[in-house]
Amino acid sequence: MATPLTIAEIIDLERYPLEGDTPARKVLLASLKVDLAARQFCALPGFFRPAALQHVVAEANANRAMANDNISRRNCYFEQKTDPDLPLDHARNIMMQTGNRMLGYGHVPKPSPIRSFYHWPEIRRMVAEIVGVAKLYENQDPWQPANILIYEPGDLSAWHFDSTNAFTMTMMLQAPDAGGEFQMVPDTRSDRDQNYGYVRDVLLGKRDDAIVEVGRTPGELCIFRGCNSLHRVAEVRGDTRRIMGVFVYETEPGVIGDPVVNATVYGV
Ligand SMILES: O=C(O)CCC(=O)C(=O)O
Ligand SMILES: [Fe+2]
Repeated sequence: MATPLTIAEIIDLERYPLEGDTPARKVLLASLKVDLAARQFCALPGFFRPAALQHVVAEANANRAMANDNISRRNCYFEQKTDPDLPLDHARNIMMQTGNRMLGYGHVPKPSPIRSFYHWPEIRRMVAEIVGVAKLYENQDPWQPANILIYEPGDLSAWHFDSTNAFTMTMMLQAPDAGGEFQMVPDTRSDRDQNYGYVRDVLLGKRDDAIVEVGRTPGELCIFRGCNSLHRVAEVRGDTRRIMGVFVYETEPGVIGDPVVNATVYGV
């Protein structure tokens, strides 16, 4: 087996000085925290080094056959049924085609830069500070901690709100030739107000002026609050797969997923 890449070979620690409590780290995290609060996302371009990206992309391509094809027609709340009591153009009745391919943590090779990155304690410490929680824990599920999302030509992720997590962390591993933009409409709704009228207008393409584009270069780490901000991945075009890492941390220890949900999401 080849020697695993070290953390310093995976992450650009010169650009992102995450170890210890240096003034440079404090300045970096403070600015990311401000970005997240102001825009609902923050981005760390060039976080993964090219050698690590190459490894991970090769792993993803080699394991493509094990990925679960997630293809459905749904609304932005992940519901697949319309509601006849609501108007036809109500946000809950706007159904969209969506589809990509999902590799779960159990399909990530050992070793892999994906595993080394996910388990490095400094990442959890960094993310906890940026999102403003005291401590974050690894997810203990066999499938959920780190996922690889593969978008082939024609694939997309339609507008949606993330349902459960207070924040989502992604890493662009390979960008497509064209399309595949990650787009977000910050603060589309709030905890108190579903804001259905505005959500409908975004879904119908009437509020493209409010769209912000996020995290598009290979190696770019992105932390975003997707619960109240509609986001989507535009259709991928060209021959190059869009390959994305999605990482899940928890605010309490010992979290594992529901096997029934895992069966649907990962096909396991
Ligand atoms: O593929 C992406 O860039 C983001 C996918 C997404 O919306 C999510 O992980 O919540
Ligand atoms: Fe999402």
